[in-house]
Amino acid sequence: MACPRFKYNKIYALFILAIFLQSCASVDAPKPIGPLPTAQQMAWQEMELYGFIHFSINTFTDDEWGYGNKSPELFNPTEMNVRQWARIAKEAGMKGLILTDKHHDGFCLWPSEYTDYSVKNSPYKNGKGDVVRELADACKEYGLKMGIYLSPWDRNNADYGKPEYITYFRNQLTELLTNYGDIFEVWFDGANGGDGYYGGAHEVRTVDKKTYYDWENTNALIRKLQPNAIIWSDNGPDARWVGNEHGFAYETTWSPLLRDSIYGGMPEYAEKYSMGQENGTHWVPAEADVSIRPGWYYHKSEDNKVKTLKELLDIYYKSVGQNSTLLLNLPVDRRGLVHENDEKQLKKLTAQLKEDFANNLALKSKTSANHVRGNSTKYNASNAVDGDKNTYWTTNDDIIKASITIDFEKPTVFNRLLVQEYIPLGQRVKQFSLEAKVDGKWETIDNQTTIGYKRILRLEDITATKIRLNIEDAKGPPLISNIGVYHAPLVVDVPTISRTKQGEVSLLTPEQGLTVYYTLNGEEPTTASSKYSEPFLIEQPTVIKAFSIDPETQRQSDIITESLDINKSLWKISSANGSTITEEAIDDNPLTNWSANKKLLSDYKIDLGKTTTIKGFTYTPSQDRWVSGVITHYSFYGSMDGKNWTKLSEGEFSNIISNPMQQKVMLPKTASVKYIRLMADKIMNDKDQALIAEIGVSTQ
Ligand code: FUL
Repeated sequence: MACPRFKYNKIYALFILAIFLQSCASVDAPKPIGPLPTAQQMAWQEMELYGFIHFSINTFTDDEWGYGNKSPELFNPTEMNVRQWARIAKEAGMKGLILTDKHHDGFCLWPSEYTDYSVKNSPYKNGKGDVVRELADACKEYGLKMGIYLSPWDRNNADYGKPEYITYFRNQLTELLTNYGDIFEVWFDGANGGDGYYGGAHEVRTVDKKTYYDWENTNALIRKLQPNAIIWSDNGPDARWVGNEHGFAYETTWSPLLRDSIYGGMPEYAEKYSMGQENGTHWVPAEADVSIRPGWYYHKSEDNKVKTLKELLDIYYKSVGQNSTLLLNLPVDRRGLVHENDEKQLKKLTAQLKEDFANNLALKSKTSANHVRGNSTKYNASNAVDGDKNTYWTTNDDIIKASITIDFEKPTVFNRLLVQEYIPLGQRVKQFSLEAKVDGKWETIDNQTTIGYKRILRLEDITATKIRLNIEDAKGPPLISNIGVYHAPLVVDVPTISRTKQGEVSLLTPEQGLTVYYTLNGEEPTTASSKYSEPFLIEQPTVIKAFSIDPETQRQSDIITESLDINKSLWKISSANGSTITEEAIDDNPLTNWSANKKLLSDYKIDLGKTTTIKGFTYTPSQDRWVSGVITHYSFYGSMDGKNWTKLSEGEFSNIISNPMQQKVMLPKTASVKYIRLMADKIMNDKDQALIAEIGVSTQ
């Protein structure tokens, strides 16, 4: 006879076994929702960070966009070392490099069989060089993937605009996709058509961006030659432009895109489509591209303008942290090297990201969820903190609102929350919130929209015992594959340097309690330099260098450099008949705009108040979030009496629509003027109304 106690134990064990079996019983995975990534797109998304290299004849002519007429002999790097580029990229955690094999000027960095406009005719390696080959070899050595940038617009080629050019373009693509091993991404710029050399024709050639390139067949060729390559353009088909060149994705960034409504280079793309769409028809995730300096090509004048650590971090968090990849450009200089200053800043970024994500406070923590799909262990909350990207927490098909709680079991300080959706089954989350249990009470910390592949929230320091991630709305049951919680150290921001029209300079820091030190003689400031206390007057050209420091922790910011020219206190702006014009264009504040039509712009004057010897001028387009009214082609005039004008310069502001930064144009020769006028020969999208944030002069 069995002992009653034994019998009881046996029933209990069976009961446990039954529960266990039930929880392991195969519960079907959720059905996919919407468009899905291909295996290639998944692999690409997981690269997260990779580099761009802009290097060409432009490097040697100080241009952003070459016209296509410069001699190939100008391409002559003196200390060329492609392995240096690859080493720097590798050390920065980049997974690949994309090189501008041919930019808009048409010069080819490889000895293309189809043109003479290439390294073949450069002194570099006596015409025997092939930069694409060198990069392919260096990438192999450093375990990096290689991508190609081949500009569809070619300002050198005589056939550009005709069907023959498409054959030429495809021949070049075939060379690049056949001779250099595996290519991970093919990058097609949306900037297309305009004026150029075109084999000596010197004319404007516009193309129908929708039909001219016959992308369907070009893409088919790429698929045939490199089936694993991601094809990138405004409308993919595989990955898309993020709509700006700041390296910023959006708080709401969908990977699905209404792909068939878009064509490469369409004017309304950025504002209307670049965030992706909840009801997007195809999986075309965002890639954020940005240069580590203001320009894409190397300019010596920008050696002090390499982005600060704070700016680079902002870029990382707004790209990788907002459901995008990050393509970070390193311009190669005339030596053929990535400049020391760029390497230094990149190293800082790498070290800082390592620190920011050093310790995941959520890893293997105690988790619970208010719903688990089929009550199955296969889908329970702990999957979100197990460090395995292939497991996820999810709910039953009819449960969209659900919460997952992470219990730190003791008060824990954090300021970063990283969340990932399991995107192989589609991007789902439309809205989520974060709560934290602080001093025994739940508090809402943040409300946000999309998650996607990766979302990282930057928060104030919070001390909590638990946090709760609430999925408030989704396209179906949410699938959360990863949650990370971190405590990132504070990074001290640089001061902002601003000047009023009267010439008063302020050095302000966004955070309270920081001290600012500066120099006005071009020397690097230290804590022994002048300490900023109140605005001071600067009337003459001056280089200001400044940094902030936290007196408690002694943590310092980067050094910021600003070159100020003469101040504008005497300046006046009026129309030809003398009626006054509001001063936004000459108030030394780039955040205010003067809106003027072409007619007014051909008939106004800026009175400098006294005769001034100028060497150049500056134009700052509108700094508003969505660019408009940008002058793309200009004429610049000077006058002594405000009546008789001399044209001092004319030309294009290259790439200003995509990268609307201040333009500085040096005049062919110095001029003495009392009046100046910047005229708009062409405004973006052929509009009549221009927006001018600032007009200035260079006297140095
Ligand atoms: C733009 C180009 O026009 C720029 O020159 C640069 O290459 C950038 C990455 O793309 O559209």
